[in-house]
Amino acid sequence: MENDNSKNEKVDQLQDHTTDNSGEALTTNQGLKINNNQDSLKSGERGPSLLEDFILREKITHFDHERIPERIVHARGSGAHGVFKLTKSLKEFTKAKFLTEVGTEVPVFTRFSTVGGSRGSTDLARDVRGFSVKFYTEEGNYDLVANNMPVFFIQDAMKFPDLVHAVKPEPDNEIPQASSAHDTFWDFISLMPESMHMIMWLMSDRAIPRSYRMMEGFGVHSFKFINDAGDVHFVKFHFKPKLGVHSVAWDEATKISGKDPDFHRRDLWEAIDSGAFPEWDFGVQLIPEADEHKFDFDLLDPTKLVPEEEVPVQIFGTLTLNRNPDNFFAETEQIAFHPGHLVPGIDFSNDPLLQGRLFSYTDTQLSRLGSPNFHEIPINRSLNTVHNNNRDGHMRQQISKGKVSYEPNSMGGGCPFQSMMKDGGFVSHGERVDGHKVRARSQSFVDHYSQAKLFVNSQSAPEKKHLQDALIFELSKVKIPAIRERMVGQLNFINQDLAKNVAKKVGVDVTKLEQPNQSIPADADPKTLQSEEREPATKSSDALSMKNTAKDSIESRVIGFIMEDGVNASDVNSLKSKLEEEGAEVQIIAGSLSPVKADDGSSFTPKHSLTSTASVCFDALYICSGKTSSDNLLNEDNKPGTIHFVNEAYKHCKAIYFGTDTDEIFKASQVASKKHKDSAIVTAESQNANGSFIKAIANHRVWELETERNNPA
Ligand code: HDE
Repeated sequence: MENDNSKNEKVDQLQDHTTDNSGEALTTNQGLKINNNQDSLKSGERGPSLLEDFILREKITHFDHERIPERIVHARGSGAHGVFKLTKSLKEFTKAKFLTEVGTEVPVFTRFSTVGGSRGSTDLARDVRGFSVKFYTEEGNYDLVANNMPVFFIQDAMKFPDLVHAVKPEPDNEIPQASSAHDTFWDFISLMPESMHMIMWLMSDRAIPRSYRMMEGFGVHSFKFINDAGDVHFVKFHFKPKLGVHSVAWDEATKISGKDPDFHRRDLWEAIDSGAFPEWDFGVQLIPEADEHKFDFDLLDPTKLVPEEEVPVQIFGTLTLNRNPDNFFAETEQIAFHPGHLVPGIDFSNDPLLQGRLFSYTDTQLSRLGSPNFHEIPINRSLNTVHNNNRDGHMRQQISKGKVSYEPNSMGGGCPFQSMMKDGGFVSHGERVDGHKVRARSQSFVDHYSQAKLFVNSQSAPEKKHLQDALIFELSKVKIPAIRERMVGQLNFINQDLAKNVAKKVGVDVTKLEQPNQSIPADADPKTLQSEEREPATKSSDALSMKNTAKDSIESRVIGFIMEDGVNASDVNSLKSKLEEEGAEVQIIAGSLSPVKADDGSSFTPKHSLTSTASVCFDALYICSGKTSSDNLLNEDNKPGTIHFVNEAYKHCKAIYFGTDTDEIFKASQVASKKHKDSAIVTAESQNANGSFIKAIANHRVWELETERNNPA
């Protein structure tokens, strides 16, 4: 959807590189008009093709080279343009211009991704999600290359290739795709106690988001803010989605992967296209430099978060995505992020994982995008013009005038010249660094379980159950018993109930867990072992549970209206407009794609048939009022589809509204077998009495009902 708000300086800059073929003749890459795009040049109609056919050669050659290497991690992603708006000045803490004057707006491009799968893999893999934002600021590009989880698997960049090799498909047979449920991943993890906190996040429902629009974003590392006076604060970045943080059930995720593997990509595209622009509050946790050592963990350790109870998040702006790209490859695929793309006022910390990233991101673009000139690709260009003495290289586009490509020079009048700090020249934080050259890890990093405990302690009962089920699922796919055993041993340091329950299901002898310390793997890296058990200073944190997320809106939720001929038009129209007023999207599902004839002579056009979609693609269902419609939905042809739809929605804890005269469907489904009152099952009476359907949808999946719904009396 084109709208004025989605226009900005970056979009204008891109327009110079955007072509529109409407009304234009076909040409070669040299601009020559082509009069036959059907046949190659031949020696006679039935004779051999001629090598001189430069038009065919150019077309085939270009096609042969259409692909570039996919990203080694985060290969599958989706992006969108948008804007960041500053609502609170951070001038006291940073001199970054875009963070100092309230009202400042900066164009952004954001790319979301899964990590392990290749470009064509499913969106619904159990995985971390990337959340990268490029801010095109007046002082140059600033990239925040973030994830939807606030911690990471490893503490030092040295281990990154090992981690990625372990999680990627196994090298002999390239199985499995986009899944961590295999031996090499758990072999590595079970030997890396430092990964335990992240593993708790990865096994939680955060790893199967409902939508990119319903995920948090975290900068993970501590960065630094520096103000005009040179004062330093450690900073942790947070994006908090206005729609709340929501996930799907694992069973839904596996089914969506078959029904619509582009579920997240489509969801983002369609939301933006329809004007339901996703929004996040952008916030920071700030820690004065002098307080660096006041915590029970090291701020430089990326396997630790700063509990919000200890340092609250201050919201200072809004990120809004309001424009889909024009071309996936040119924009989403060719965008190149880098945690080292900084502006004055923001700097790195000595986090050894971050330090390694600073090398990797330019290096990887050289092989992925093929040239040191990747900054000239339109999506990567800064809004400032680039002036330096870097020259030449593959695909150079800038035409640098004159004889001078060195500095100092007198022939070019000394230009381009160095900026003074007061004119925006970047100056690194002049931190004093003085140490022996060592290949070692700080003892302050050797605490691998206490924040894993904090995470588990903070989860609601259904979240804990999902985490446990995820571990059982994943470890059940591990063929080597010793790996499962070692992994259960690790879990025992975090939570003994969790370890026991998993052990029982994955064939590990529970009695081995009675002496927890015996589970320390003899062959683990000694540098990463922890000799004493510790408890986290903050025992439990509300911010870590999705139970406490925003549940007051049904904006952009997709509600399936199931109907057939004879449906009650007035009920359908009135509920549809109520839901749409609240920002939800209604999609009609019927026995076939033919228009549905309503009781008053009007008709509804289905978007889906019962067999072309599935309940896993919807947030809630309305079984539309009308006896004839209900009978038609239960005829021989439609009944299996109708009942399957309702039963699956029920199993996945969604809100279901049974309209007037739909008792037969109610009775034929599993809903009828429920023992107790179910707050997410709505009938004509309860809906009319208190509008309970909308409330139930806003609650997202009602996980508290899961045990009862899945084990009816
Ligand atoms: Fe990345 N990471 N990473 N990473 N990462 C890449 O860069 C790397 C890490 C993250 O949408 C690569 O352009 C190393 C943490 C995102 O284009 C590569 C280490 C976090 C994206 C790379 C890390 C991330 C990447 C692959 C440990 C969360 C997708 C393609 C030292 C804060 C960016 C590319 C996009 C991509 C290296 C750890 C987030 C290979 C060496 C921690 C969101 O350079």
